[in-house]
Amino acid sequence: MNSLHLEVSDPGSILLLLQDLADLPCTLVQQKLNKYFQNVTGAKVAFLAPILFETEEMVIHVVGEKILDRELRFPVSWQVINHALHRAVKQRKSMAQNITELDQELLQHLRSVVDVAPNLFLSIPIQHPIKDHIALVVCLVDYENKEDAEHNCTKFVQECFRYCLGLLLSTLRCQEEARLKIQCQNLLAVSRKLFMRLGDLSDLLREIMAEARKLTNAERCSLFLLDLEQQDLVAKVFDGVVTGKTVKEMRISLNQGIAGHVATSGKLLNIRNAYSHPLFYRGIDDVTGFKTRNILCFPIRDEERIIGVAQLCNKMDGLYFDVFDEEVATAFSIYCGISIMHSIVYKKIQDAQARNKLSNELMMYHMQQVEDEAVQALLNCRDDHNIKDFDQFHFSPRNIPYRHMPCYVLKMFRDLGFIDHWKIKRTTLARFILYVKKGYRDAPYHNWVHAFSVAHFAYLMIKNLELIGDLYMSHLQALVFLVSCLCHDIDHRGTNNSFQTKCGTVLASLYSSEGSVMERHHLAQSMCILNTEGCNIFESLTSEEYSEALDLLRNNILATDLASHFRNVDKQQAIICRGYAKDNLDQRKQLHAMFMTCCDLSDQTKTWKVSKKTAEQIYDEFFSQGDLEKSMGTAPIEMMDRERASIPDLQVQFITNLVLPLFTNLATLFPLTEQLVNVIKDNREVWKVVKSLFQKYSQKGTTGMDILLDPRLDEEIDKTFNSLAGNSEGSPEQETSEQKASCDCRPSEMNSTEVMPESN
Ligand code: 7OP
Ligand code: ZN
Repeated sequence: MNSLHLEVSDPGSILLLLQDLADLPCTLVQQKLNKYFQNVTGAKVAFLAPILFETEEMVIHVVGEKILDRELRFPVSWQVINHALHRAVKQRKSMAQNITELDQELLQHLRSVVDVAPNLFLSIPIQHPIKDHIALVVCLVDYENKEDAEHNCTKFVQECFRYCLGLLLSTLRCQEEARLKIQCQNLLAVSRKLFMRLGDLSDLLREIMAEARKLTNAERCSLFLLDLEQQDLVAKVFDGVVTGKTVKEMRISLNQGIAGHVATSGKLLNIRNAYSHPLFYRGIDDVTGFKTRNILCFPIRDEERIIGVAQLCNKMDGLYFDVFDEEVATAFSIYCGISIMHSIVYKKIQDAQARNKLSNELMMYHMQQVEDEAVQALLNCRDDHNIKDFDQFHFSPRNIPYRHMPCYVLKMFRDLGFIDHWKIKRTTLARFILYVKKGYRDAPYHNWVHAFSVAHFAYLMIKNLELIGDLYMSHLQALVFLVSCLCHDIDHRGTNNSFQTKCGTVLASLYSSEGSVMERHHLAQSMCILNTEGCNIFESLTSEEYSEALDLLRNNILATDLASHFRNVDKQQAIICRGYAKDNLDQRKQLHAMFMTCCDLSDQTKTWKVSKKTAEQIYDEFFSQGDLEKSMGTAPIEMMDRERASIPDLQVQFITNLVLPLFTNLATLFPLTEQLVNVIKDNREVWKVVKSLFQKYSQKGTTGMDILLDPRLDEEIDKTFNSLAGNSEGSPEQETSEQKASCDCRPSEMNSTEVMPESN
């Protein structure tokens, strides 16, 4: 068929063409159209340069009948094409130009596709039906003069597009969507790869550049990270090789070269001809012998700022990096920035952890220096340590002379058979005890004496309630129970958990995300001591026993957070009331948690004198925290505010809501401890009397603490109870067993928010 002889408006040939185009992919549609145009215009080569509205690019997929291996993309603003387009839009007219005026690079590319040597090239505008955009058909033709070419060819082409434009646009759109889909998939695959390498930054950077090179088909790649302090760029990957380890570090100034320009401007630079670019520095090529043709250089940024620059050199399957490459680079740089930042943060965290561990070791090492004679002194103490009633519930461990407390800890271990059963070296145990003692600060309440008294209560329970056995505790659980009590408040600073969080202390930043900030710290400190040379009292345990011991230690110490007690108290109560199943691991854990709370609050089970003394210490500590909070400009809670707290009221509440229910439960399980419930009730009665005495002593300028410490108060209390009951120990009337613990006898006012205003 020689179409040249057809009439322009011959519908037959156009209909034939249309029929031929049905359901073909975009490239084949263009191929047929080009062939048709070549036929009807007699052009050597015809090709379409559709305009993509979204990206303002032109893209060439097919030249004549040849489908390009890789599409050719360039901006609409591009030199010669733009010139023709401009005229076409303005005048809606074709334009023929001398072939020599065609962009040299495009011409070079066309020559590699088809062997042509026509004298003119003709740009024919195709009007989009709605948008004011134009597609271009370019024909390379041999004509004597331009007007003839314009006149003869334009009609054929424009006539044809009346029918084919719709179809062409649809297939183009389809093609573009498919391309975007592949691009997204590629980027997703890359980001997955990158995020798997966050652990090692240099590994990550190498991978990043390898991927960038692959995506754009570049010959070489380099990556620079911004050093803000030095105001320069540090090469992390240079020509695909990771620098810094074997290769010397390379730095370029921020106000120098292409990379520097991109880093400061934040804009991507696509340089087609490196040697003619004013910013290009030839020096490196001259040394290495590498010839840089073109460069795609783009910034890499995190959420806020530019953190580096990536540079790709020499497009391998094309003349230069095109708009498509720019697009990939832009999307890629975002993934890049995020993964680099994450990797750096990850590294920082690891470094901080390592530093933390190191400083702990260092601290422990320096503590050791003073201890060796002390260990011997403890082991060689001449005292017989046989204080009366040491193993009775009514015994007050706080009355043991301070200097003998470590000796009595040794005694508890020995007495419970732990030293023999677990083959604990006496020097190891002595050193361990002294380290633990040293780990406590001298807070008014949370100090070594508190630890000692809590451990003593564990000793009382293990011994008098015969906990070791099938029912409640294994030998290991008993050992760890005692150790946990000893360690449970190590390095307490006299401030509570909510203080840590509110003030953003170091401990809060370490642990606040998991809750129980202080308790986690006590545990960490305990672990530190166990890991210290010559301190590991668990060293003879099998590895299974050892890891069980650490697990138990963790559960026990974390259970001493009262917030945890309030979360679990209902469960614990239910276990006791409905019957305890000894083989249920969870129930046993709950029971152990409850035992820990009992030990921690055991001061309340001692005589009035003792329990009042500890209350003094507790409020001393609470009020100090309150003062501290005031000085920092925040209002303390009432309980910690020496101006507002009503100590007797708080004590009555604390006993009623927390201590009594707890020990009532214990007494249900172990009737032997009913005596403790009675002591607690007695103490509560005294606090009620103290409340009325407080009102009497209350004047302007006196605080609750002043009254509590006033010796006249003690005298009045003595007087009141001696006349009331005539009781020799100064304790009030005995409430005989009328209130045994049972599920429905639990005080209804038991309410964690009331007792612990700041717990959550
Ligand atoms: N007796 C006590 C504590 C008052 C043995 C602690 C609290 C919660 C609610 C009062 C309150 C205090 C707290 C122990 C003993 C020790 C209890 C944690 C406290 N008499 N307090 N108290 N506690 O946070 F109403 F401070 F470690
Ligand atoms: Zn404690």
